[in-house]
Order: sequence, then C-alpha cells, then structure tokens
Amino acid sequence: MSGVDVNAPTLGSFVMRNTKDPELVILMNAIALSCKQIATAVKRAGIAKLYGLAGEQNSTGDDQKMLDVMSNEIMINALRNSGVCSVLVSEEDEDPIIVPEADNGKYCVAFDPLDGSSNIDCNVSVGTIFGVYEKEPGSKGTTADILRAGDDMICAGYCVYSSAVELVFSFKGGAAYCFCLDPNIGEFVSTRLMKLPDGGGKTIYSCNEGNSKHWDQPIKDTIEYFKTTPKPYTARYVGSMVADVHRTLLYGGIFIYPADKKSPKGKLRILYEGFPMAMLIEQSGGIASTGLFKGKVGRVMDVIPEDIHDRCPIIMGGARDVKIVYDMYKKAG
Ligand code: AFP
Ligand code: FBP
Repeated sequence: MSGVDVNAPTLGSFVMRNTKDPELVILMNAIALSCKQIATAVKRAGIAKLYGLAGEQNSTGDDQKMLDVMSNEIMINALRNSGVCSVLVSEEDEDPIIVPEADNGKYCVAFDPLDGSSNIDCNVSVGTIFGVYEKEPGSKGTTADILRAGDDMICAGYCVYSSAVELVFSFKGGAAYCFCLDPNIGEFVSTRLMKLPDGGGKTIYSCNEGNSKHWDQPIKDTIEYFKTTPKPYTARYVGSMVADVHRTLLYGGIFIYPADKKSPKGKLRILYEGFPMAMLIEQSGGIASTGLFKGKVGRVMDVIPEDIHDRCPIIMGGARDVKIVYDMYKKAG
C-alpha cells in the first residue's frame, strides 16, 4: 500500500516487544479498545443524539454528559472483563471499583474516560487519560494500591479525539510514543516519538486567564512576563487538558492550572489528570511542577494523593518556561 509504513508497530506489538508481559498487552488492548469505542461514540454523538447532560453529577460535582456516562461504561467493562485489573478509579465514580478476586489481576488503573466534557457539545477536542499501577505485593487489591506517588506508576497515557485519534503512551523511564488510529485497519499504529522541542519550542502559554484575579502573585507575574517580554508569547487554551498538553508536547510552551485563592489545590485531579500528564511531560524532556503547594515548590510526580479524587496545581511544559515560574517564586521569596 502506498504511503503506509508496513514495519510500524501497533500498540500491542510495541508493548509486547518492550515488556514481554502478556498481561500488560491484554491491559493495553482493553484500553485501546475502549479508546476506539469512545472515538466512535464521539464521532457519532450528534447523529446518535448523545449531546447534552445525563442528568447526574460526577464524583467531583461536575454535570455528567451522556458521552461521559457512556465512555465510563465502555472503560469499566473493558478493564473489568480484561481479567488483569484489581482496582479501577474513574473520574465519573465516587468510589473505586474493586474487581472480585475470581476475575482480578495485577493492575490498578486510574482514568478519566472523557476529559474536557464541556467541549463535547461544540465538537472541540476531548480525550481519555489513564495511569497504571501494579498492586502492592501480597495485596488483594485495595484503594491503598492506587493512592501512591506518580513515580510508582508503571505506565501512563492519553488518547485525543480530534481530526485524528492519537494515543500517546509511555512506560516508566521510557520515551513517550504517539500511536495514530488508522481507520482503515482499526489499529493504533506507531507514528512519532513525543519529545518537547529543544530550547523550549514555540513561545505559547496556556491557562484559563479568567481565573487570574484569584492567582498568587508569582503566577500573575509569570503571565505578565509572557505578555510583555519583547517578543510576547502566544496564548492558546482549549480547556481540554488532553488537547492543551498534546500541543505543549509537540510545539513547546507551558500549560498552567495553578492553585488559587478559591481552589488552594487547583482544579485538576492528581490520579487521572496530573500524574499521567506529568509522566509524559517529564519523559519527553520537560518539567511538571505543582508550583508553591503545601509549603514547597515540588514535582507533581512526588505528590501523594490523600483520596482518589484529590487535586493538585499543575505547571508543566519545557524547562525554558517552567523555570520562569520558578524564578517568579524565588523573587517573591
Ligand atoms: P471537564 O471534563 O469537566 O470539562 O474538565 C476538564 C478539565 O478538567 C481539563 O481537561 C481542563 O484543562 C480543565 O478542566 C479546564 O478547566 P476550566 O474550565 O476551569 O478552564
Ligand atoms: P492559522 O490557520 O494560521 O493557524 O490561523 C488561524 C487563525 O486565523 C484563526 O483560526 C484563529 O482564530 C486565529 O488565527 C488565531 O490567531 P492568534 O495566533 O493571533 O491568536
């Protein structure tokens, strides 16, 4: 076939080649299958009358959309039926799902089935985010297996539903790779290495500036710097973390969802937003910081979540730009 790299690995063969672990291949097949089903639902949402609210609120008090509910059911079914999972944490469910012992396996997965749902009804990019842990040795599978630092994750990724469907995935300590869903064969095929551009790439800042009056002074000063430096930065904010981080990984720049006076922990959830994205940013050569949080400026990956839906501030991107935030904190003392 012309224009097709017949040697490009699929997601499944990539995982097998790198780990020789059939259970991880099964897990990633379940996640990939969910992403394909969600992609189809997103694409047909208007036709299938899936726009709009489901009439419920999720674990964090957001209104659930019909597509949120459907995407959640897709992921839970795929992961539970995979036979390799013990604990599932979803943004959409208040409590963790503990898989009965007869059907369980070694993995614990935290996921946001459809992140950016406020963008669904106007057909703007949304995504799925996931982070994977292995059960502690001897554990039957409890919440404690997943309430751990980001550095304990064995792999993480996201899938962005946009003009193309792309799944970005990384093992702990490895590089992040992008797999594009080839609609002709229904497989995620490896297309590119995700690496933040050398030198920081495009000068882009991405944040919800509508919250700026609540920010602390160093964050206000950072954004002011981006806007008033001799070559001012460009503002880009989709409001879907998956899309904003995907652009940051490919073009460079910085994505910020800081703590503020209204929300001292920020808005983004640690287990299924902060950690997976922090892992991918770090493994692509960038920095993922909390900014000033709990008395220090530290890594997102070092945070220990207090509960499964806990939040933390997020400042992530290339070193050139995150270091500007650090400098502003230093200046403020
Ligand atoms: P929803 O899934 O409720 O739309 O939230 C998406 C999200 O958690 C994340 O994807 C965005 O970066 C962030 O919210 C946008 O939040 P603001 O609307 O406060 O800018
Ligand atoms: P490109 O096709 O060159 O990206 O331009 C897009 C565009 O004309 C509009 O789609 C968009 O609203 C605007 O530029 C963004 O402009 P700016 O970069 O100044 O924010």
